Amino acid sequence: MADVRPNASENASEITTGAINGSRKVFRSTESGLQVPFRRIELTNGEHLDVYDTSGAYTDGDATIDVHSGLHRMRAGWTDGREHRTQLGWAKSGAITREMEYIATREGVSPEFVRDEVASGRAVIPANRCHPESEPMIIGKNFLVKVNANIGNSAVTSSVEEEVEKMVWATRWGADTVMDLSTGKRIHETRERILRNSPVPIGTVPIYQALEKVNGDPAALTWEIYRGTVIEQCEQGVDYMTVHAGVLLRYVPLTAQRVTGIVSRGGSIMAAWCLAHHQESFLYTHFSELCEILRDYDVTFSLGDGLRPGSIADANDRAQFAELETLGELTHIARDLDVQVMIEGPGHVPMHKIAENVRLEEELCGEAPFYTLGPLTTDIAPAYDHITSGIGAAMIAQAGTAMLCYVTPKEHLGLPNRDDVKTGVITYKIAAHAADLAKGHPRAQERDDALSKARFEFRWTDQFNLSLDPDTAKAFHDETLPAEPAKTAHFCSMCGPKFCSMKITQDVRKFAEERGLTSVEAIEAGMREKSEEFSGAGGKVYLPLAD
Ligand code: IRN
Ligand code: FE2
Repeated sequence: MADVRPNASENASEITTGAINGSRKVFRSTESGLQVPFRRIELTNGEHLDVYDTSGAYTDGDATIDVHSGLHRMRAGWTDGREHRTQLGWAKSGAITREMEYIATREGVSPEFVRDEVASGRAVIPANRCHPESEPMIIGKNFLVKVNANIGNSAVTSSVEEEVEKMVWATRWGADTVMDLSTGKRIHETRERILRNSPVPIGTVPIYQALEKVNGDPAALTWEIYRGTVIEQCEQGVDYMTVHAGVLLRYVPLTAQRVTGIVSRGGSIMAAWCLAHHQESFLYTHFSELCEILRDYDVTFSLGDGLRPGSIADANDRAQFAELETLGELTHIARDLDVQVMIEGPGHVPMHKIAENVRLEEELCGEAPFYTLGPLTTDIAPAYDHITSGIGAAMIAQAGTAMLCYVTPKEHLGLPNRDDVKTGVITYKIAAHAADLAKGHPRAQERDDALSKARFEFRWTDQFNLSLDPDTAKAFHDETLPAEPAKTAHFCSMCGPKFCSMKITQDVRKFAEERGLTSVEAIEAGMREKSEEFSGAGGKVYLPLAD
């Protein structure tokens, strides 16, 4: 079943299924028999390349998809007969969980390495025991750089079905986690449908739903309402939660002189609450209690950057770094209680101020995985902020950020649609992969080498299929050379047949081989031949016009 779709009479929406062009799903077995998915890219020369795969059953031709019953509950039973502990708790005790074993195969490292990174707090495995549909993954600087895609409706637009499709679509193109930031109607139902159908960890910002419960008035929020919302979301299976617990009452005045004040939604809600009551944030004062709730489900903290800079002018200011200090303090409290933690980061930061963010985060937060929003490296390109931020994302990932929160072309302008989601994911996959290469990840270059070789050998189909977006690569090529023979032609329409550098290089090599020369000698010999030919023909640069 290559193209499974939900029953049209029951559900008018369409979920994208079927393999990515040129690929098929394969599974590798772990020592104890867990089946870890990879995407196998089949090449025309008989070789193949297996790549990390986030897309779940949707790209598996053999799977049946029914969005009403949800995905297969793969992890159900993995913890049977064991006491409830978090991945951090198990790692600290020296145990290797099935999740760690699965991840080791997925990342191509040893299970012991996974365990040790988790035990140290340098990596997290967001895997709520109530989300058994998810395929275990890890976030940490010593693993592949991950990408998060934000989806979610707002009061003004989008339906439950559209959001489920956005999740499926984002993971198809490589999103490692998805955050449901819904704020409109049907929040609970939207999240339920996303969770039951998601092969990747799902994150949320519970304060958004808590605010809906008090009709949008931040001052009306209470710890009890918040606590109830968190438990509701833990029960549903949310894997990680953004908690803006570092926005302290005394930090709010630090934002007064900023160009863009507080740009974080959660941050501004908490700042409003603190000012209205002139009290310390309930997220801060109840933090240990919150840790105990999250620990029961093994939900991971994503400590929010409620005071992140929202403009180049505000980058690395006192408000931002004061909050980071508090996040560091909270990280250690959570870790002592066996709760996993990652730290959210900026925002808008010019290139020369990026490295400092990673250095400080690592120092203050005990190397907890850094999870950053871009950062945007300039403010002057609305409609292109996937690019302004993709630049910052690549740089901050190279410096050690573990997960990148994508930014779509609609940033600052509107709610992203399906196309924006894809553009955002692909842009961030580029940033993440570029960082993996620069960090010397042992297997990152394999894919580049395979694609480069395909390009050099004019295996056009392989070049498309090895790329992050085979459909667009092929479409662009076929715009000018749609005919089938062009897929093996030794040129494309950019330079045409006579000026293709790769073709010329190959000719040089062939010439050398035939004469038993090295490339350098071949070029010299070729030059000599050409020059003799040139002189022999009269040595004229301009030939007289034939009449
Ligand atoms: C990531 C890093 N810094 C912020 N983020 C994401 O921004 C976070 O994970 C969540 O998806 C969103 C929260 O936005 P506010 O409430 O901070 O604006
Ligand atoms: Fe912004």
